Amino acid sequence: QKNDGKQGEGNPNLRTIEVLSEMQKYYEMTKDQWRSISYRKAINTLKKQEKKIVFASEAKQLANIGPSLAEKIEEIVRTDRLQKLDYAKLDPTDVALKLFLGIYGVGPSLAHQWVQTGHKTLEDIKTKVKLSESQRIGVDHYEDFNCRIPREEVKRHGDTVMRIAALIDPALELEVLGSYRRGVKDCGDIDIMITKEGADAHWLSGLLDELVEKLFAVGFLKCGLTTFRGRDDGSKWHGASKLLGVPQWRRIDLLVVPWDERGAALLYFTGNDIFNRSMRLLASKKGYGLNQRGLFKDVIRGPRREKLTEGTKVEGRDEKRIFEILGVPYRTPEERIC
Ligand code: DCP
Ligand code: MG
Ligand code: MN
Repeated sequence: QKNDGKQGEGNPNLRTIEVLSEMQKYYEMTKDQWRSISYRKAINTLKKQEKKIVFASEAKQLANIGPSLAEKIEEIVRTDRLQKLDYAKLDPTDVALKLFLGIYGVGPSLAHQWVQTGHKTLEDIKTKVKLSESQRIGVDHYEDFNCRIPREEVKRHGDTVMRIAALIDPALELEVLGSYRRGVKDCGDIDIMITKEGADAHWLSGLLDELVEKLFAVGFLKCGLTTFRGRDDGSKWHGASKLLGVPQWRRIDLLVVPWDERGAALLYFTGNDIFNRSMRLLASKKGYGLNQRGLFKDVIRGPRREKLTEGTKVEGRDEKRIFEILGVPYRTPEERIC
């Protein structure tokens, strides 16, 4: 986690941060993104404090800490723990919820529904529930998809895709993005961007199908997976890949990007998600719109800040230029953690 303040032994709020981090992980696990984000922000604020925050009244004065988090901070200092966390750990329906949320292709509403129905184990799900093809694979490869992938293995998956892509066109450029580009030591999945200098969307159409077919043919790809989230315009592919000699199937995402959108795609798919959110918010405050295709100006927004028009593209090709235009100092991928 990036932060500018003191950490480790020297931080006077170490214990508070520890407990809040556990709570944050819990919310991340139960896919409660808003709570997870507010905890992350509060933790970052605490990491920057030079003195120990003891009372809710003090905590409330700090950035990103609201009244309820402030109360929790005081409770931790007073009792050395957070009662809410103890409850969460003991709640058996939550254990099942977490379990089900770990299945690829299962979102919060379906997981809740299964818990309500009384399902408790993966065996219940396997035998008593009608699953989509992707969810079935998600259950069968539950362990595989839920363990982190060592960095050097991620690189080998990237190299394999690279080798096969070069057979189609040696000028194709591949880059492993996501958490790998941020330099983390293990990744949740493998995110690969494919582009080519000068290539437009039309030129690239059909490429993904051809690449996927070849990667299946050599036994590297094991299955395709569908997400219900987001529209699919044929530029993205989700599935699983496997290296010889490694037992696990790994989650892999391939995306084909026109050259003109390379910079915006780099920015988007490097993440992390919270960093992206803050960049988009910043862009919208400055009258721009930012997405994985580019930075746009003259975006017309409705009363709830929803986009009514896409606007005119001001930059898409150059990642650094997007920072420049937005007037924020460039951040290396390693620094893009909120
Ligand atoms: N992304 C985003 N918002 C989302 C999902 C993804 O902005 N809701 C972007 C930022 C992510 C990138 O796409 O960094 C890749 O998505 P992943 O889900 O693969 O996340 P990471 O690669 O960052 O982490 P992990 O190691 O868990 O794969
Ligand atoms: Mg990833
Ligand atoms: Mn991914």
